[in-house]
Amino acid sequence: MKPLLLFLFFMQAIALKAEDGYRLWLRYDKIDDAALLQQYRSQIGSVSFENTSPTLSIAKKELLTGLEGLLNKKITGGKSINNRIVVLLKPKESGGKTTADYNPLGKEGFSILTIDKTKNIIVITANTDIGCLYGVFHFLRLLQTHQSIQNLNITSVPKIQNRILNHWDNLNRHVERGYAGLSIFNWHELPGYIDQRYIDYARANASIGINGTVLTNVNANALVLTKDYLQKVKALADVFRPYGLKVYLTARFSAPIEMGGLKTADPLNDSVRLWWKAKADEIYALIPDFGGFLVKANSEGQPGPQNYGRTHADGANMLADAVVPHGGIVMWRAFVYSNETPEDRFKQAYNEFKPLDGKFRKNVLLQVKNGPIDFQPREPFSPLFGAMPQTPLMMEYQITQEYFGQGTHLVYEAPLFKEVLDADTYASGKGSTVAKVIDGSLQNYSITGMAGVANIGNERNWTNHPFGQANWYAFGRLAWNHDLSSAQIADEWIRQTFGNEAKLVSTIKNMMLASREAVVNYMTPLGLAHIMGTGHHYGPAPWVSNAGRADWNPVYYHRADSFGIGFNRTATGSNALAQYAPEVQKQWNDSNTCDEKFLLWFHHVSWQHKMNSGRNLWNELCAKYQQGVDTVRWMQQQWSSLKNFVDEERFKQVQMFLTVQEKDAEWWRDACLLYFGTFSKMPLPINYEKPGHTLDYYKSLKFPFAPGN
Ligand code: GCV
Repeated sequence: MKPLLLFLFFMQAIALKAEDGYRLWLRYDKIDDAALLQQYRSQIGSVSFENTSPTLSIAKKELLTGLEGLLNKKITGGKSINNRIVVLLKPKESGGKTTADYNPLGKEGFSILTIDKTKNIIVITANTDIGCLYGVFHFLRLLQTHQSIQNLNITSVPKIQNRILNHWDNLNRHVERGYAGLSIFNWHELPGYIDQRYIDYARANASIGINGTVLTNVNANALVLTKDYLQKVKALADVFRPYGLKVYLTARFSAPIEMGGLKTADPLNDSVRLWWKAKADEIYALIPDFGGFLVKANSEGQPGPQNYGRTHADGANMLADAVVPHGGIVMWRAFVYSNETPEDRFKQAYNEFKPLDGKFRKNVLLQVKNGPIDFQPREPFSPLFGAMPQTPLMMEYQITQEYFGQGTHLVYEAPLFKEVLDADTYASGKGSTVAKVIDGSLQNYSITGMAGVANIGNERNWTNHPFGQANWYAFGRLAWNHDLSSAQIADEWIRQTFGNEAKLVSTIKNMMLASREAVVNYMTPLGLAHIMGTGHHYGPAPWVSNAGRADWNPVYYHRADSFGIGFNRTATGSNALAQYAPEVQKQWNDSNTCDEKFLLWFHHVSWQHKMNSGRNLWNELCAKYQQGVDTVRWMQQQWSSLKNFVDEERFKQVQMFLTVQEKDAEWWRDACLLYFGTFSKMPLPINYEKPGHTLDYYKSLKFPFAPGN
């Protein structure tokens, strides 16, 4: 074969190499840019580790595997003079071997420094072995994303201390709101059988700086606190430990009754307090670095301190007292709303928790969902952010796509995460962003945290939709450094997950960056919210008015009538706006100046209301729904143009999912507009695509076996 033909044949073979997605962003395939490969090869000859520990062995294996894969050459473990990467902990002797400043690195930060340009010696260093492992992953990321490794002078320290995945995984392996198969935690086979997936899971988390995992659902089962299950938890903790991943459990508030045989779970009762203390001691005897508890209490039927006339602070403090001798924390969720309270659901968490500011123990964090309702495609930031200066608030995001097309829609969530982080609470004047609240810098919190409800299951590719991986990745990267932009994170992820060709990177990046707005448009444009199907939350059902409680009904949220649509949360309505700082209220309290993204969150607006585009509200709503569908079609075209750039397996998978997404987007548009049209009494604009079915047809659709329910 002629060299050119041979080359083409070879390239084709690379392009078609099967990729099942299991390797995530840690693929370490040979660098396909010949010049760059040559350059890296000449710069890297050997690797030396100056210290040993289980974590450093992992780091060494990772560095060698990564480099050998990327450079396609044997890397020696020796101490050659030149072209060396040295991984070392802060040298104990004074006047150590690097110029690194170790003080700012703390427990997890690292530096990567070129310490000798002529000899090409790079040092990856940290105060701790986990810091070194994070540094190794960062260094490999530089290579995987084709960045220069000359004159390195990198220092990286996490902005948030507790970067935690929340698994809503049940002990029977069903995952609440999970769309990627069963739980990865096989409780039945634990502790005897250690699935390789546990190790790979820990490794993937470490690669993006995630340092904690809550193994069990917030709708908790007390069984996990029994002796037998704690042995299983210990087995996982032992696997995760060298990767810097702490385990946490959800605590069912009524466990002292269910497991302990007590008559009450009253947090002020001495026997109850002793029971939790003994339970914590038992856990820590098995798992000395156990992280602590996450609690959903008095929310959606879960038991809690209010069952005994006590406050959330009483409940949280009891658990905090039990874990504090061991260095544990309690993450107490602020996701509460009560059907019995005749109050806008939007306001309830704030009303409940704001008066408790300053009443929690020092090792309690209040875990607050990003928005006031429930992980909608777009919500204004929760008014609690900035409002509790004396209580550390941690962010809760939902990585799993409960309200975002679930397992089949391509949605890159970083723009949502960033929108909330960048929002200004004005708690201490302009620039008091949510990011500064949760990283502790605004209100001097001593503990900080960010949680993400995991989208991981036992599907071979972890997340079902190949692009779901990007949301896991983005969560970890943002929890480490919330200054990164959505585009930067997408760029990194694409290069590591798919490849570095310019067209591939720019095309996928554009798709990802457009995807979240597309979903907002075809599901809940202009500030609509919670109009998904009852229970399973898949697909549109804005007509539902018969759910068990008022605030579970879509009609509660959109309030469409013959005048208009939207929830009046100004002073003439529920006045939820009053929970925000005056500057924020000013942004949103006039329907003529309110950002249209949030319009229907705060205003009941006439169908004739004139929008910025010049259209009336009805026509704008139609245009937004159509825009959502159009963007999905555009994404389909973009993806098709990548046929020769993506392995066949993932190419086809994403292509099929995009077809599902297009159909779903049309379904959302048609069902919502037919329904809202019964109120506006206005026709669809001329030349508008006609709905595929009647409203009755859409209303008749049933999804009894929708996953995750
Ligand atoms: C774990 C929403 C979800 C529930 C979830 C709840 C929560 O209501 O639909 O499945 O329960 O949020 O965050 O506790």
